[in-house]
Amino acid sequence: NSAEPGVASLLSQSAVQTAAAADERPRLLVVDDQRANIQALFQVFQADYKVSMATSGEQALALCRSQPPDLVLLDVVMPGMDGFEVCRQLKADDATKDIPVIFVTGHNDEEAETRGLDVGGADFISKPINPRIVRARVKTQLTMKRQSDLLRQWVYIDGLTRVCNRRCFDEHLASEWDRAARLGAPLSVGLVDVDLFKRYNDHYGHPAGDECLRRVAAVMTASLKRPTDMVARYGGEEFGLLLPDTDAAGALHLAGQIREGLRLAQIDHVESSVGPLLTISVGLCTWTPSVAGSAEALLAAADAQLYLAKSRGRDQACG
Ligand code: GH3
Ligand code: MG
Ligand code: MG
Ligand code: MG
Repeated sequence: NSAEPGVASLLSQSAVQTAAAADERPRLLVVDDQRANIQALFQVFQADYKVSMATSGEQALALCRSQPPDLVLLDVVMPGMDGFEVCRQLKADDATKDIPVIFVTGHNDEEAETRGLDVGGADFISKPINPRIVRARVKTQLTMKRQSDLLRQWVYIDGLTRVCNRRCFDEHLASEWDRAARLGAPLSVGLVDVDLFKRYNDHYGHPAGDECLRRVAAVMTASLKRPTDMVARYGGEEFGLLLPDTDAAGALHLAGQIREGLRLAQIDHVESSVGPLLTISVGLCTWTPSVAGSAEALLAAADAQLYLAKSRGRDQACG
């Protein structure tokens, strides 16, 4: 599947990769008040999974929040908080709601099974467990989880350049705006537009144009310094930069680095009126968020600076 490396590189680029641990086996949390039951499941899974255990609902919730597992095998009847309540609370919390829960219980009646699915359980297995069946069901749930995680990632990735897309940029901009407002920190945004790109397509052809956009995206990505900096394809031949905790001088510096990186990449553009190489124009704006402003207005101000850069002859950053 050619989709996966792209997702992987985006994950590491934006530093959200959490699977960096040396032990890459899927992590299971087994929850049961009876040690013998835990032991039975441990035997089934210890070879292929990293198994941790909890002997109460309260302990299970705490573990799911501190070290989220890939899947929970959850007993129903326990003293204190029962399995249904544990599952309900897991599903009510954004941080844990996507962890699949499989109930493992001796109460294999219709009522219990329906209730388990109602509170968000993914599957229901009865005790005494059959090792082959429980293994197969866990595997199925983990495959489905992996697929939905991948799909979720792809919703935020631009298919051509593999950088973040506009949806991703807009959502991050909104949250960074709120964060910067809370902290009284400066927030910079940039809009980067390829100069005379219509002529590039007309001369080199649309597939070459696509490849060119990939190279521009790669140069921009390579120029970012901080894990919180972000580049996104905002649309067409236009890219967005989101630079938290960055003042105007820092943003201008980064724009210079990107333009220098592009110059070193030496992408021919013989039809450009600026010179023989591909160039970009950059509009920058830095604000310290306040109630008077908005993320949209900040972006509009950067767009006005981009327009200025174009009108002053392109191949420059204004801000
Ligand atoms: P300016 O310097 O004023 O920005 O001129 P420009 O030619 O870059 O601007 P214009 O908006 O007229 O043209 C943008 C071009 O970008 C036109 C469009 O076909 C091309 N483009 C947009 N998206 C893609 C894409 O995904 N692939 C390719 N190859 N071209 C694209
Ligand atoms: Mg029990
Ligand atoms: Mg444009
Ligand atoms: Mg352009």
